[in-house]
Amino acid sequence: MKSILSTLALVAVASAATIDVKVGDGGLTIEPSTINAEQGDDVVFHFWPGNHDVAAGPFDSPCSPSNNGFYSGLINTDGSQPDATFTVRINNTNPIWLYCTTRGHCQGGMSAVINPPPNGNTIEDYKAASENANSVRPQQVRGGIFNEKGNGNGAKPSGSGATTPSSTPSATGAAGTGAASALFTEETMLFNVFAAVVAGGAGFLGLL
Ligand SMILES: *[C@@H]1O[C@H](CO)[C@@H](O)[C@H](O)[C@H]1NC(C)=O
Ligand SMILES: [Cu+2]
Repeated sequence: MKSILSTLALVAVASAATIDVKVGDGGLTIEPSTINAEQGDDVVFHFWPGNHDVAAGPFDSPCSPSNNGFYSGLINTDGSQPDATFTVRINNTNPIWLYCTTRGHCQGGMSAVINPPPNGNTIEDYKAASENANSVRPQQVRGGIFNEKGNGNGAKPSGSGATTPSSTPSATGAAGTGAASALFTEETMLFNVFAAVVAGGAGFLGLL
């Protein structure tokens, strides 16, 4: 029984969140511009029309990418990919500064930070330093997963930068439909383990 409880505890810790971020909704904005994410969370970027993308880069070189930072590529530039998303897994809680690479956009304030340091550098500092910076665009998409159909529900997040809990697969462990289901494979598997453990535990107790 003790091992069953430990397994349940592990399953609880392993459940990660998805955090929706809106890119270019009504202007040169990335909302929310300060994002807090835990290790294992997925940050899901949604793109409004207008030549937008997101790239990660160092605080000290605003509007320029880091060598191995993620880059989404331009998405939904003409409105033909309204549901498309780019999902980046958070591997640690170090600060990640990010911006839109289209000329003039970062300079106009189109940037954000994931896990800003508790003291010191802020997104306001980054935006201020961006005003006179040159924009640099990475050569290739990297560091995330593009999904033409988004997270499967076909809807953009509503409200301002809502943080939503990740989708909850049913206890039967039914896989989601559509291409996006691959994103949740790990989570679905964990819930299958959860269901199996619960069922196993119930059976075990029933025998006593
Ligand atoms: C986390 O690691 C994955 C796999 O290497 C990578 O694709 C992703 O870009 C990383 N996340 C960040 C924020 O760099
Ligand atoms: Cu942009």
